[in-house]
Amino acid sequence: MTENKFVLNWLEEMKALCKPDSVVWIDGSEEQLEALRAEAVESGEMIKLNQEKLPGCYYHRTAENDVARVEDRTFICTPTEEEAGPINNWMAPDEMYAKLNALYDGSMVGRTMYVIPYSMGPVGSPFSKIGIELTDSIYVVLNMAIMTRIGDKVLEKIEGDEFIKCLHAKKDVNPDERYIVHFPQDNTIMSVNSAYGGNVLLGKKCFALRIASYLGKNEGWMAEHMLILGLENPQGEVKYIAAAFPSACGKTNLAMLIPPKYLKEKGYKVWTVGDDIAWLRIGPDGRLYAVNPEAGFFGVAPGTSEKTNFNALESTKKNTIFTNVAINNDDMTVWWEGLDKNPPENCTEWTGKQVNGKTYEGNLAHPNSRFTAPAINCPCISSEFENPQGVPISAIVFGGRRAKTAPLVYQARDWEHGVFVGATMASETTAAAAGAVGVVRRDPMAMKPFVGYNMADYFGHWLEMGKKMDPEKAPKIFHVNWFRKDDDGNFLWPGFGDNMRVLLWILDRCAGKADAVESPIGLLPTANDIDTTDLDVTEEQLSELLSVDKSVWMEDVENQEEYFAQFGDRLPAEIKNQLEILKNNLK
Ligand code: OXD
Ligand code: MN
Repeated sequence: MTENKFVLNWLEEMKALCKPDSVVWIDGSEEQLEALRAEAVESGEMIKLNQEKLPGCYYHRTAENDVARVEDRTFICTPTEEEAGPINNWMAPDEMYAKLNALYDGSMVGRTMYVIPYSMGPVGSPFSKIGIELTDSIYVVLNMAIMTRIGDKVLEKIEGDEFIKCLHAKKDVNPDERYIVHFPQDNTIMSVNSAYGGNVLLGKKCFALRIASYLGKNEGWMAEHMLILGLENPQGEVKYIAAAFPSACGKTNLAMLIPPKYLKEKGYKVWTVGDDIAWLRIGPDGRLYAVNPEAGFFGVAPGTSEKTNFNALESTKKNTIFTNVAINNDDMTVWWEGLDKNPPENCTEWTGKQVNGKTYEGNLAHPNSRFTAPAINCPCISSEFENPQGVPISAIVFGGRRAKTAPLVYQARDWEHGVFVGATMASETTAAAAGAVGVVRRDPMAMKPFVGYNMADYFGHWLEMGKKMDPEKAPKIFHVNWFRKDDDGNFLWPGFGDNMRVLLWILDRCAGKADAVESPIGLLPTANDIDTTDLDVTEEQLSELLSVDKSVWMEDVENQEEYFAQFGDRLPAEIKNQLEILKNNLK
């Protein structure tokens, strides 16, 4: 335990509020975790899976009303509404504390409160930050043990009141009284009435993005919704890329990419540093460095297969917790849509119903069912994964799902333009009919649901970070779109491993080794600049992939302008200026 009076006083306060029957400190030992697994199996909170086929793997089912992050119940409670900005839900801190205190009062009567000290980032790294999560859920403890570094080794590192206070009470998962609340000025996160990962593993979106983005702004660093990968060339040199895509645009797939055969044979490799979150700081040499603050992957299961993401699938073969997937009752293994074409006949679908999976109409696994897998399980985990100094970033890549607008890849002219490219990021809904353009949701830097303060100030912070870096050493900024379609609604680009071809042009640009041509939106490769060896993409298709349709862009610019208008005077002048440049270029 600890003598730290800030920790102990807060714990006493929270105990007095929640009134648990007992308090258990999580020390991080395997022995304690194993005892908790057994207890959770005993109580029915978790199901033990086939220990020969899936050693150390368990199953958990959430309530049917509690299966995803709830953006409409997520609040940023800054002293003024202006500080939270127009994108976030806001309530005055006093009002919210009063509401929450009533909900937490006696919430753990008859239950155990677990105290989880955890580090986001390698323990002791200059990038890392510490949190303590109090929870009444063993499922949360066991997930946090995979997703973060936990226990006594973390507790020892807390200095004074330098930790994020996180309180989670499961209660009866009533969706009408569900709240995921952040008090950035108080280093406090409170979550109640949920047991779903993104709402209750408070180190992830709540701390590592919302609170950390606020800390980053004040302390001069960045917390971003980005994967980090290392690309090794045949000479053994590794260059690192950080990339931000909205949910369901293939971040985990890109992070664990397997190069096309001919590039693999030449000796190219991809190493995964992170698949969801990056913390970035300017190093003593003026370059931007990144760490992945997490220790595991909380990945969407459906669609993950040997073909689409071999490395992610491998990562789930041991010591993994599966949530809301389907169970094959015959051998107690797991199944989800897209895993293979062989759904189990004797199946427990995600809500617990016994069904014939072969004839069942509907989802056997929930579309947002998840695996929580240790990062060290990943066959391509980077040797730099634990490097406390992080990895130097050569390129930042933004991306979205755009049927018509964005070309396969383009480069921003400079940092300021790159910030604008990130700020205008958007993604289309996927349900659009063939050929039709989907509904555009603007998602700046893929951070729409995750910025813990006013989005306009967040753009300002990006611009400030650029000013602190030598332009020669700052990462170059790019935008990619793997989802461009032809007029018949067919994808023009194969995606998956072949995305490596685009990454190679990006890294060649960073090294000054590749050409680019000016366009109204930025710097484009020519069709000759993308290596299409062994690829079934015609030169015509590639030209279409790289084309910029001015009229489609003019429409997008209107949409951008409307979006930016909500920030009023707070929108940085540089963003307005870039919008004017783009408009002029399109004329
Ligand atoms: C997300 C996630 O929703 O990573 O972005 O879970
Ligand atoms: Mn994410």
